[in-house]
Amino acid sequence: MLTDTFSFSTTNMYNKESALLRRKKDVKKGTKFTFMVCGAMGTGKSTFINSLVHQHLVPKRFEHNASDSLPKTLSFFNIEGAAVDASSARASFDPESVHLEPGIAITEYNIELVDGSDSSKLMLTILDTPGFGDNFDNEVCFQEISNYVENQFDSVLAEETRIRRNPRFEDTRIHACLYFITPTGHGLRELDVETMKRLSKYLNVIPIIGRADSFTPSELKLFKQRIVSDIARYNIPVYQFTYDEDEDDEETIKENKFLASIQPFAVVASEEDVIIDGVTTKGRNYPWGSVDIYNPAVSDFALLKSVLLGSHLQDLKDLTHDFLYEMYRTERLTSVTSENSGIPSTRTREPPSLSNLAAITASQSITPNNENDKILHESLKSSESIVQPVDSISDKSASTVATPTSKQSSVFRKSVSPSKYDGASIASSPTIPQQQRSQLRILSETVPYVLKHERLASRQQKLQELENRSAKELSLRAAALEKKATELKLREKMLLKQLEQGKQLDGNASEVDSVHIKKEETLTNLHSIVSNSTEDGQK
Ligand SMILES: Nc1nc2c(ncn2[C@@H]2O[C@H](COP(=O)(O)OP(=O)(O)O)[C@@H](O)[C@H]2O)c(=O)[nH]1
Ligand SMILES: [Mg+2]
Repeated sequence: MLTDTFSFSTTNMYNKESALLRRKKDVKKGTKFTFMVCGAMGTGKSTFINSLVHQHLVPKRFEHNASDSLPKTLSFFNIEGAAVDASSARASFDPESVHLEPGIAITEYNIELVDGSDSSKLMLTILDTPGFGDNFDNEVCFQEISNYVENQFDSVLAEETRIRRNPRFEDTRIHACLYFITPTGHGLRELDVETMKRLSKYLNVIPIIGRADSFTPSELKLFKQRIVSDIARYNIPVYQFTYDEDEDDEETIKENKFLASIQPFAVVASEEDVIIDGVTTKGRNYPWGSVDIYNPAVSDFALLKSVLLGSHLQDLKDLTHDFLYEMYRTERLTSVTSENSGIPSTRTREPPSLSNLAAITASQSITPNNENDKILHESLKSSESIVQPVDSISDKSASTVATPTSKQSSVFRKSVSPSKYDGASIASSPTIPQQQRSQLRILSETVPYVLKHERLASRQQKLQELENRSAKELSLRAAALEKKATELKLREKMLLKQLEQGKQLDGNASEVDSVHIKKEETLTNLHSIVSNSTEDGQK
């Protein structure tokens, strides 16, 4: 693990104690935070990460020594079925595979940052998405990312449902997704809209304009306006800097008002040292001058860094757990309970899935009777309130309600109420009948298994769909090529015929020439006849 020092004092416009205090600190263990970068190639993601952590963490495309520093690949998908993932394929240039679709990979970088002011640690996990947006059909990218995020949610759900918790369980949920909009200057592209919309279901999506120095101030203003209006028009639920006039303190309201007004963040990033006014900083040198990435007049880099790693870190984590994960969990468990209103009493032959979970548990129960089914149904229902965050899953207390600084958290307050129970106390409570406890045990043992099975089944189905689609595309391409080949053959035939005719014509032409000569001769003769006859007449 790498260690770096980050100090809010040098880079932070909001170097306020209150902002720092909001981040729950555990000096010994450190705060864990995970974010993902997403966006088309060349939008400045890698440079941004490297600038953020003051290290050359993410290699550049085809970087010479990149293979030494290859990141950990968490998952990858390649429609061509190539054995290499998008990240290693990008490490070196291979002319053999350059025509292949890159697919997508999710790669992980871990870094430990130490806050200069109080030596508190931040264990940062950064996920990169090489290959995103580079495919002919980017559906694979959405699928792979959503699948990965769902997997992390599922493992937390499975862990929460267990009666015996794994003390070494690691929460790998992603707390924020920085989406780098392609800096076209013309608003959002279809890919941007689609991605942000789909990922917002699981992630706190923060739109970012990378390479902001490629715009003039007026162009940047217009671009930001267009993005804001596109976000509203397409109803994209990105992360919002909202506030509650009644509940929030004056400083928070002011801070969030300001952050909301400058959305989306427009950043300039660089790993290079530049000297500006005698001070060494990170920046970009141009023939006409230098840009300091920390200069708030040209770049929101410092602001974004302080929001992400300081002032809003806890809010992003809270929203992930209290709202995004909660919505997912509710959806998952509701699908189980709603489909189980009529629980079959006989053993099911279907493979285990969340939808037939109740049937499986019922069939495994010791005395399968109606009363028992009722209890199971009740226990399934109550499992929604039983599953509670484990201490290791969320480093905030279970009773903490999301901070009211975001729109999403206000939605959460209306729809989700924290449960009064925790799993362990329910399981051992003497007031719960033995029968129901055994049902709960079955449930607790079955849920992780069915979740895993469902995940695999859905992945398999998605792969099958993609395979079918690519097979169809391939057969279409083959048909088109065959058609073209026939056309070319016909053309070849025609050309050969024309050539033949041409030759014949050449032969004819020489004949025509000879006729022509004859004709000329005739004409000459005629002429001579005419002139002779005139001469005769004159005579
Ligand atoms: N002008 C400008 N160029 C940048 C900026 N950030 C990155 N770049 C350049 O853009 C290119 C692609 O950057 P990279 O970080 O590899 O993009 P990625 O493909 O999204 O990871 C590189 O040549 C970078 O030096 C920026 O803020 N301004
Ligand atoms: Mg990159």
